[in-house]
Amino acid sequence: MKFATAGFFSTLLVSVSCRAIQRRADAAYPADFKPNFSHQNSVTINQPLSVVWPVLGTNEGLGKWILLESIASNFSTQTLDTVNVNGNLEDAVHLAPAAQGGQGFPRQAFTFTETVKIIPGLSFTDIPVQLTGTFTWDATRNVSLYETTNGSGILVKKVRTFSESNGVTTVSEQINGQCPFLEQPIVQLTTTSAHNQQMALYPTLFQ
Ligand SMILES: *[C@@H]1O[C@H](CO)[C@@H](O)[C@H](O)[C@H]1NC(C)=O
Ligand SMILES: *[C@@H]1O[C@H](CO)[C@@H](O)[C@H](O)[C@H]1NC(C)=O
Ligand SMILES: *[C@@H]1O[C@H](CO)[C@@H](O)[C@H](O)[C@H]1NC(C)=O
Ligand SMILES: CC(=O)N[C@H]1CO[C@H](CO)[C@@H](O)[C@@H]1O
Repeated sequence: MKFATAGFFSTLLVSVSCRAIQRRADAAYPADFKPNFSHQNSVTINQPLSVVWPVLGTNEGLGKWILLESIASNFSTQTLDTVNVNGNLEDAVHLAPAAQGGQGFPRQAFTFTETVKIIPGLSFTDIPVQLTGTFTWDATRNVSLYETTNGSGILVKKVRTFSESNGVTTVSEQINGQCPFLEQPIVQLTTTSAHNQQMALYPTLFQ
């Protein structure tokens, strides 16, 4: 998911003051998060949830599945903390402050680079986008939340859910993101192809 992440409203945010930031920590997503690109996909993995969950649900396999995306490189983990969420994990976490004393959901911060190909085959048109993100998970409900931003202009939120039937696990992902209006067509296109390409490779993590 390429451009995925969140930064877009940072300029706005910075001028909005601490109060808004506090409110956001509560409400999770800011009121001005208006996604303008999205994608949904799912994949089945021939393994029980107890095997799939640690790899795709927690931070254990984070770098591995992020780097399955052909446009991803230079992955690195950052701080591991926890976050309190008022309500369900997927309803929002973005920029919420770390909780004290390990309360709440575990949250792993990371960075990586996505190289957006504007004209396939012409590498000089490639745009490297540095992303920072967090991966947060709820082991009680088997839900994970992936959020990234380039620091300004692009914000990506991806919710991953799991279900098991007869020892086979279905992993579903819903991406909602916001980017500058003029970039929406290329971002939507890149998101769709990168997301499909990446998820098709999830089963290879279990072979
Ligand atoms: C979550 O997954 C575990 C197996 O990893 C399973 O035992 C449990 O029932 C699941 N919980 C929910 C709410 O689906
Ligand atoms: C790789 O990521 C680090 C941050 O972890 C960053 O400082 C560095 O510039 C990145 N290198 C490339 C080639 O993108
Ligand atoms: C993030 O992406 C937006 C949209 O492409 C761009 O305007 C902005 O300069 C980028 N920010 C950084 C820090 O690269
Ligand atoms: C594809 C998509 O989600 N487009 C949305 C972009 O944002 C505008 C305004 O927020 C929506 O009307 C579009 O549906």
